[in-house]
Amino acid sequence: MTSRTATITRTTKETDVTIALNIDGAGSTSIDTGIPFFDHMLDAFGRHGLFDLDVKAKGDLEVDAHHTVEDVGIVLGQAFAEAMGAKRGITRFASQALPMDEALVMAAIDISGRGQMHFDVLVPPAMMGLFDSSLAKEFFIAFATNAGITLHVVSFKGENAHHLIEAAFKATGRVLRSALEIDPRAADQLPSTKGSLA
Ligand SMILES: [Mn+2]
Repeated sequence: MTSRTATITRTTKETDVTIALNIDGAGSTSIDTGIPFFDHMLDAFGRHGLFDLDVKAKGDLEVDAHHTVEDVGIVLGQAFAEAMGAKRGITRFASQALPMDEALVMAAIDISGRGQMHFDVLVPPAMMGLFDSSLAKEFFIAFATNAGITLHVVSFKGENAHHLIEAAFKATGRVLRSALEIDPRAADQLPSTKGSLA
């Protein structure tokens, strides 16, 4: 198998983001976005996805965290799209219900080639340091759209914003890992009846 890696840099007037990704990694992460709670979430995502993930972002945090969170989502999505490559032999579908204390969040994924995010996590308004809880949805929309995946993240229950958001990131890491796993029974096939996942 060719290596499933990508390094992407994106610079705008609002942010400067560089992400290096290895899908077939060991969960080794190095994250610095200037937003400690967001670093914590990306670290959890990488570790539970077993991705090697290096994220460096410098954004206009003097405005607020919005541009930085959204732009990291864009670049992380682009990195996955590039690193997935031809998608031959992948498992394609996965789902995971993930508890974190009182919170229970489900993620379901299709490596479809069509970028769609359905984020139905009922997160109460809260600030986790610089991170406004409403930014979680913005991140996931940017990520799924740019990765070209269909991703549903739904909360069954939960009250604490930190728990709900962390469960969403962990569940997403796990489903991405499972859906991108090479299925030995699939040989080198594309798991699609129409012969395309683009
Ligand atoms: Mn935590």
